[in-house]
Amino acid sequence: MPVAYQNIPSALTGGSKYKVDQKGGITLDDASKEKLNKQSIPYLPSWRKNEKYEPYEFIEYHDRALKADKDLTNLFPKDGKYELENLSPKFGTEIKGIQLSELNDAAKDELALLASQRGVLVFRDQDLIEKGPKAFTDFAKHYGELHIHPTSGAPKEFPEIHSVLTGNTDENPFSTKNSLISFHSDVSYELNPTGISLLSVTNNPKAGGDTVFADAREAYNRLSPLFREKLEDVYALHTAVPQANLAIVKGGVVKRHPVENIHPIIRTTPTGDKVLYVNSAFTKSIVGLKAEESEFLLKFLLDHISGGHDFQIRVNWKPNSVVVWDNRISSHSAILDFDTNEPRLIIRAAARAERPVNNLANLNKPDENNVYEGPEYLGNRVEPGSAKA
Ligand SMILES: O=C(O)CCC(=O)C(=O)O
Ligand SMILES: [Fe+2]
Repeated sequence: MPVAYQNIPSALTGGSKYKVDQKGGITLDDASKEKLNKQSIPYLPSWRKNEKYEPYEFIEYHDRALKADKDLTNLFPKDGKYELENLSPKFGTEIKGIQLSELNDAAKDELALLASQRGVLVFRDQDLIEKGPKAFTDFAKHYGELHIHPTSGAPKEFPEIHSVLTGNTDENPFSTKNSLISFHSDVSYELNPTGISLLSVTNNPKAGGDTVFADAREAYNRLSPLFREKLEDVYALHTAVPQANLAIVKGGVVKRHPVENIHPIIRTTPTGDKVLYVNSAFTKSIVGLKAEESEFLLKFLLDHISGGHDFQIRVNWKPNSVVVWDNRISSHSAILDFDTNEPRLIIRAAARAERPVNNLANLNKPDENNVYEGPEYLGNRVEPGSAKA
């Protein structure tokens, strides 16, 4: 089979090389594969050029946390031995002594409740990665329909795993930017963005490569009562367009047409938490404000989240660690401080959650997904005089 090599540049996949087969399948080449540990091989990102999904339809979401037993005795049976260490007083807990792959449904519900309370749960010494992509996605499916990412690569047969390989490059990642920190809540542009999510780094560089998480509930609480009140029922527009454009520019694949949806800036979760729901990756503007006003206010809110070291934690990746976190009540960013000659592979599976609401009276009220048809999306642009114009 003839093989064409394609170097998909660093922002998407690092310096690793890919091969394209006759059917349009894009997979990692053998030399790049050899730089990764064995555990990563079943999780490698791949693409199919013709892989297309329709825009998502609205779904109702029934949070498993609401079904959980509040005393958590299924998750922590009385006869077990556990070590729980809070990474900060209100946010983030490291847990040893639990094997996620062995939890029953009642324990998984309690895990959702604990994630809604602590935001980020770091489980060490898990066998879930070794058990393979099916075990990883089956576990995450307990929390809802898994989101299929519109642009990222995925292991073959497991489109619900978002798999991102970075590093393996001589390129200086900071040649055009001072910092690559980009706090975000995953795919917040979707009508039903993700809630409970699983993350693991299967191939971590020797040093660095942590993930930083910010507590969006505490970010909200730190605002003055007057400011909080002014933001109630104010909406922001979240966009998938720049991410889709990046995929096009870098020679990647756009599997689902980009969307733009509005969400309340103060979001209330089904468990009753109020969170500051804006992020620098996908929040484009504030509805009803003029451009300068919107930029000014968004800059304040985003700086507040990214600069809030006193409501952030960092997860230091070790082999076989799995993070279970709630994307609704936190923001996170990769930390690109590692030696980018080394490859880093992250995998994620995440359940679609409720359409964000300010007021729980509106929870699960049907709504329309807003597909972006304007000229900012490169995929919408047509040459004047062409058949589509
Ligand atoms: O690479 C990381 O540490 C974070 C990855 C991430 O943001 C994601 O996959 O959602
Ligand atoms: Fe993310």
